[in-house]
Amino acid sequence: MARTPLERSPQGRTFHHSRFSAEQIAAERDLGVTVCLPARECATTIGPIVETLLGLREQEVLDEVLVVDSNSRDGTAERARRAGATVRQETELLPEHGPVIGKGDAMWRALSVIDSEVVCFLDADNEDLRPHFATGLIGALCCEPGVCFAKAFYRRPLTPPGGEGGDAGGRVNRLMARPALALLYPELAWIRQPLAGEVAARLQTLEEVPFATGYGVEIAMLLDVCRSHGVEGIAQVDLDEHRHRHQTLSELEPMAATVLATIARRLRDEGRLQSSEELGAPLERPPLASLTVA
Ligand SMILES: Nc1nc2c(ncn2[C@@H]2O[C@H](COP(=O)(O)OP(=O)(O)O)[C@@H](O)[C@H]2O)c(=O)[nH]1
Ligand SMILES: [Mg+2]
Repeated sequence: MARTPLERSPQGRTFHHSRFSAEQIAAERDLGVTVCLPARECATTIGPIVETLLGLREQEVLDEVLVVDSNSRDGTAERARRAGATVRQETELLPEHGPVIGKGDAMWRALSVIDSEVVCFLDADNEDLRPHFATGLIGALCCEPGVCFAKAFYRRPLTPPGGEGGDAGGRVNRLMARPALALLYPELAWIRQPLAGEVAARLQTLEEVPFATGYGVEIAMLLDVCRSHGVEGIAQVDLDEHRHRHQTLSELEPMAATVLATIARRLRDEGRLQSSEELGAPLERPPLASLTVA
């Protein structure tokens, strides 16, 4: 029987967050760590997130909490500052590059003001950010030799606690990103959530890859880091369950289109858009009318 790309693919390193405790990270790390939170209108969530992260700073898991605000009008910047974070406005970073085009652009500009060797990006709209989001990702970078990029994965229930459909969320991940990787980049087929926004990486690694400006940022970063460092440099960390807002199918459609376009651009650059065989498409029968009758 033909093997699927998934079975063929090499496995990278997968960890459960519980492997890395705050104490272990504090004792073992010799790298500076900045947690960066891109934020747009996050006044209701940013305070508790910053407090949780500053608790980890007390425990010496990280050194800096940096909020990159999108000129939010709801008071995000004030809340973050009051809670103790360093706050920068995205428009003040690398202003010579013109208007900021979404989250990926804000992340790219944030790198210009980070000095730590390790950067951990977390979402600022997480209503229940628990410390293991940071310790899991930072631990993979600081306690596992050779890891330069770590990506989160988690169960995303579509239903309230206790309901059915325990891992039915993350639809663009399941229906676009993962099948595309399995087909086109089978060395990354083991990545459970290619579009997860929670990552930690060496600053230097991130400084060496381009940043897509819109929804393509996560998949672009994963593909480009894999190209420059190989799967050996990549880890994924199980963060258990994560409940966050589910978007409607019509909101997900442009996201899926952007992910596809971001992958297609890389295939074109690699010269792989010429031949359909290389794209791994299944065998197609010729038009029946083209068959010559024997
Ligand atoms: N600085 C900045 N943050 C943004 C921008 N767009 C989104 N964010 C933040 O990035 C994080 C993830 O964005 P979100 O739209 O929630 O993406 P999703 O969770 O993948 O649907 C959240 O903390 C947002 O507030 C932006 O243009 N600039
Ligand atoms: Mg969100």
